[in-house]
Amino acid sequence: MGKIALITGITGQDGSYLAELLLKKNYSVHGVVRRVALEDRTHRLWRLRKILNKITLHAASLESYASLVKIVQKIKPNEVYHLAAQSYVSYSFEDEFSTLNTNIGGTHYILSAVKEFSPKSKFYFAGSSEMFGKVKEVPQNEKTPFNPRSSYGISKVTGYELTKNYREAYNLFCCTGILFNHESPRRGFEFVTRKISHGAARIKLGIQKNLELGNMDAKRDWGHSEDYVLAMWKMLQLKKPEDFVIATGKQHSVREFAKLAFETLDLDYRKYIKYNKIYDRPSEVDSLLGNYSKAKKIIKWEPKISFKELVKNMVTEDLKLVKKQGY
Ligand code: NAP
Ligand code: F7E
Repeated sequence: MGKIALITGITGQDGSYLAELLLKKNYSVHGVVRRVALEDRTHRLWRLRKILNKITLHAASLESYASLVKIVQKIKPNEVYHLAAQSYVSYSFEDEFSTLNTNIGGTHYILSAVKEFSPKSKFYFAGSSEMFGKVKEVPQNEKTPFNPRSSYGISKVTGYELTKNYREAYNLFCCTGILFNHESPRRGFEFVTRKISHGAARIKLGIQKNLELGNMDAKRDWGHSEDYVLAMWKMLQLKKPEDFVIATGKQHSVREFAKLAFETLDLDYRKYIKYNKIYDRPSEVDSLLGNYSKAKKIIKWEPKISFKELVKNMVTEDLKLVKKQGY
C-alpha cells in the first residue's frame, strides 16, 4: 500500500501538478475542495480533469475547523500539503479581511487538526517569496529577514511562524517551502505571466487588439510549477523538518517576459501593450531573486525548466487553447 496524502488547494495550479506527481509515486491522493467545486466540475475542476477518477475529493471549508478535523481524523494522512490560499497579491489590497482570514485561519485550523488527530502526519506549508517583500538582501535565502508589502505577504509570514511554532512547541514534522514565482499553462488568468501568454495568443488570432498591463519593470525569479511541486514532495521525505527557499536563481522583468512571449508568435510586444495605472499596486514588490543552494545541497533539488522554455510552453499551450475555444 502506498502512502496517503491530503492536499488543500488541490484545484489550483500547484495542487493539480502535485496530485499527478503523487499518483505516479503510488500515493492515495485526497483533496480538500469547496463544496461549490463539486457542483460545477467543468469550470472549477478543469485542472484535475485527467485524474478525477483516481483521487478522492472531500468538501470542506478552510473557515471551518470542524470540517477540516473530520477529514484529517478520517483519513489520517502520512503527508499533508497545505496549498489552499487566497493567492492573488493584487486582490489582497482589495480585500485584506478575506485574505488574512483564509490564509492565517485556514493554516491554523489545519495545523491544529493535524496536532490533535494525526500528529504523525508530515506537514508542508506553502510559503512565498512575497514574505521578503521589499528585500533586505540580494539574493534571498532562508535567513533573509522578512519585509512583506501586502496583507498576502503578511498572511504568509504568519503561516510560516505558525508552522515553525508547531514544529518547535509540539515536535511535529512541519516545514515551509519559501517558493518564488512559478507558472505554467495552468496558471490563473489574472497573474501577469498568464495574462501575457493568453493575451498574446488572442492578439495573434485577431480576437483581441491590445493588452493592458501595469508595472513592466517589476522583476521576478520565475520557475515552472511542475519543477516546484517536486521540491515540496522532497521536503517531506526528510527525516527532520527544515524550511527551504525554492527558486531558479535567475531574474527577469515583466517586460522581458512580454517581449519573449510575443516574439514566440512573431509579434512585437511594443505595438500591443498599453500601460494602465489601475494595475499598479499601492505598495509594489519591485525585485525578487532566490538563492536555492540549501535545497540543492540537502534535498538535491534543482530547477529543470528554463525561463525560455517556460514562456514557450505557456504561449504555445494558450495558442492551442484559444484556437480550440474560439475566444
Ligand atoms: P492557485 O492556483 O491560486 O490555487 C489556490 C487554491 O486555494 C485553489 O485550489 C483554491 O480553490 C484554494 N482556495 C482559495 N481560497 C480558498 C478558500 N477560501 N477555501 C478553500 N480553498 C481555497 O495557487 P497556486 O499558484 O497553485 O499556489 C499554491 C499555494 O502556493 C498558495 O498557497 C499560494 O499562495 C502559494 N504560492 C504560490 C506561488 C506561485 O508563484 N504560484 C509562489 C509562492 C507561494 P478554488 O479552486 O476553489 O478557488
Ligand atoms: O505579479 C506586475 C505586478 O500577480 C507579478 C503569486 O503566485 O507570486 C505571485 O505573486 C508582477 C508584479 O504575481 C500586471 O505589479 C504588471 O510586480 O503575476 P503577479 P505576484 O504578485 O508576484 C508570489 C510568489 C506568490 O506567492 C503569489 O501567490 O507583475 N504586473 N502588470 C502585473 N501583475 C498582474 N497580475 N497584472 C498586470 O496587469
